[in-house]
Amino acid sequence: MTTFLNFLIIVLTIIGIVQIVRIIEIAAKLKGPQDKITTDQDNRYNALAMLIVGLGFTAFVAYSFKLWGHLVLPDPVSVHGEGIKMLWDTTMILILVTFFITQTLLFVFAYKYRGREGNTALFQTHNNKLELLWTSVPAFVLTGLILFGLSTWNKTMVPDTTNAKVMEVYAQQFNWTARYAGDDNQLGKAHYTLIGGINTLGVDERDTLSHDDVVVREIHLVKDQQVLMKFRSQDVIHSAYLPHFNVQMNCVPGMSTQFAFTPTKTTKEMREDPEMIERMKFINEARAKKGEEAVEFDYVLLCNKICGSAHYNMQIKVIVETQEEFDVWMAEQDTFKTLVSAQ
Ligand SMILES: [Cu+2]
Repeated sequence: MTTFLNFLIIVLTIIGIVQIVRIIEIAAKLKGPQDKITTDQDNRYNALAMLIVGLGFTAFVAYSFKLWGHLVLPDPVSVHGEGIKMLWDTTMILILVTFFITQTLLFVFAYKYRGREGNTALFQTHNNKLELLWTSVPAFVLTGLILFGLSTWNKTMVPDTTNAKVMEVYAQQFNWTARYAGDDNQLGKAHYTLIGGINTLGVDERDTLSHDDVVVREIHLVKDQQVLMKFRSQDVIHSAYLPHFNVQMNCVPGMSTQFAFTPTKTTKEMREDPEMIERMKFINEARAKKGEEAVEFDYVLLCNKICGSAHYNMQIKVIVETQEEFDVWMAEQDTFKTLVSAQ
């Protein structure tokens, strides 16, 4: 009902504005032809209005960083993420410095050189020095940025994975399942036609490599240990997104995709981080207002591709811990072979 009333108010306001404009037009016609020459005073009012709106907008952009800056993702906690952050920071600093200088000049100049009685514009057909300057400076800066971007991309997407621990993340509407490669660090073959009973990932039990695989509903990663995540999807395209590590990879039915990265902070260290404590305080205050209980920080893997009705809730908890803690947890899990034979 409220939505309908809001809609009605908007429609009536628009009709009202259109009618007022029409009355003004008709009134102008009745008055007959007017003297349409713009005076210096008109120009001053318009230039001043443009200066106020333009500089006001520029100032608001600066203020919005203070207002909403704390809502952006925290610094990445992965080795490649630090490279991405450096690229992001460099790009943003360049963009913002250029933005604030050019916007301020634009509106100040528009005011300063407003139309005045008797003033004429400078007629300049060509200036080699200027042309050279405003072509070469952006070209130089952009080439630098592109080379920096390409090198960051290569380091991120084609890393050395010789010592990486292999695991699989399997997507389906609307949950995630993880599979560890076990002691041999090799995942057994899998195919969707083999899905059935407890074998929700379609792992091929005839492949001996699959015997020590471990299928779990929680992702555990070891700090400073590179992990090679292989992704599959059962139904539609999903996208595995690990925001804190700057990781995202599509999970596509019928093919396997992968991403290798190294986490650099455990969940415990993250919970003790002063900046994270501050962020969680903000989140928990918002939750308290809605009558929801407080939560602790946890890493998470989310689906970042709108994949259906419960997409919003498609997530799996990620825990980063020490090698010893990981070993204790892994020892408690059943291997695929144990699970299948117990069936
Ligand atoms: Cu999804």
